[in-house]
Order: sequence, then structure tokens, then C-alpha cells
Amino acid sequence: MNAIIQSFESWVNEHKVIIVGLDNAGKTTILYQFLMNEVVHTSPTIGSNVEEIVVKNTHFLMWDIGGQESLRSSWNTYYSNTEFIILVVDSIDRERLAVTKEELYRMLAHEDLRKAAVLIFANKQDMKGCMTAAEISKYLTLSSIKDHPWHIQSCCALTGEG
Ligand code: G3D
Ligand code: MG
Repeated sequence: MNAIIQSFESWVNEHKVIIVGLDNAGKTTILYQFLMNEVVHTSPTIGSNVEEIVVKNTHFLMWDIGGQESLRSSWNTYYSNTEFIILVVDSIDRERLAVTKEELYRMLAHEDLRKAAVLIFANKQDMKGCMTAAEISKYLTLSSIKDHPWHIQSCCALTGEG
């Protein structure tokens, strides 16, 4: 009986997270920062880059999805049952912020993600001349997003700051 209860608990406590963003934004580095901080548990990569982290008995299945242009059209195959989207932005890459914006709104409009909350990481804050989280927020017009909970956080994936 205990085993059944335990497996039920781990089932209800499991949350699917997708980590998206353009190539070179720092997605994989961020995923491994999470794994290093939450030393509790990792499971090996299944197919694409997926890892499980456990925080206070809550399991997060973290899908790190490739961001190259050729791969972005298949992002939607990962969407079902996703509760959290982590969008990683390279804060030094001003040129491609427009592309990120396009991809963000395409995701938010997707039926399978209508209940998902979005965390935007303004990554690479250690780089000289990078955009601040406020600048990125303004450019991405985050304040216009009313149908999804969202939050923007500046960070440096190399050090784990933020
Ligand atoms: P991706 O998975 O989104 O494609 P990666 O991105 O995690 O592979 O990171 C791409 C490059 O950016 C890596 O450099 C990585 O070290 C670097 N990077 C990630 N986060 C930061 C950060 O916060 N600050 C700085 N300065 N660099 C960062 P390499 O040289 O290994 O390609
Ligand atoms: Mg990667």
C-alpha cells in the first residue's frame, strides 16, 4: 500500500518544464546549474536532453530543446502537458531578440501551452554591454501578456547567479 501511495505522490508531484530559446542562449548551461544545485537526483538523457531534478519532494522533468533554426519548428512536439516554460535569452544578442520575441508569442498562442507559466532568464548578465532584464522585458512587451503567468529574472548561468 505504501508503495502505491508513494508512486501516486511522485506522480502528482511531477511537473514538466521545457527549456527553450535560441541556440547559444545558455539553455544547457542553465539545466546543468539546476542539476548541480539540486544534487538530489539526476536521470540519464532519454532521447533529447531531458533531466529530472527534485526540489522538496517535487519532481521537475526538464526538457532542454535544441534552439537552432532547423529545430525550432519541432518545439511544438514537446508541448503537451507542459506546465512551465523556461525561455532563455542571450542578453548580449541584440540582433536576434526579435526572433526570440517571435518564438515567444508563437508558443504562447499554442493550444497545448495555454496553461503554462513562463520564466524568462535574461542570461549572460556578466557580459559587458548586455541588455538588462528591464530592457528585454520592454522589448518583448511582457507586460502585455495577460493570459499566462510570467516572470523575468536576470542571471549568469556560468556562475549560477540569479
Ligand atoms: P544552448 O544550450 O542554449 O545552445 P549553451 O547554450 O548552454 O550551450 O551555451 C552557449 C555558450 O554560452 C557556451 O559557451 C556557454 O558557456 C556560454 N554561456 C552560457 N551562459 C553564459 C553566461 O551566463 N555568461 C557567459 N559569459 N557565457 C555563458 P561556449 O564557449 O562553450 O560555446
Ligand atoms: Mg544546448
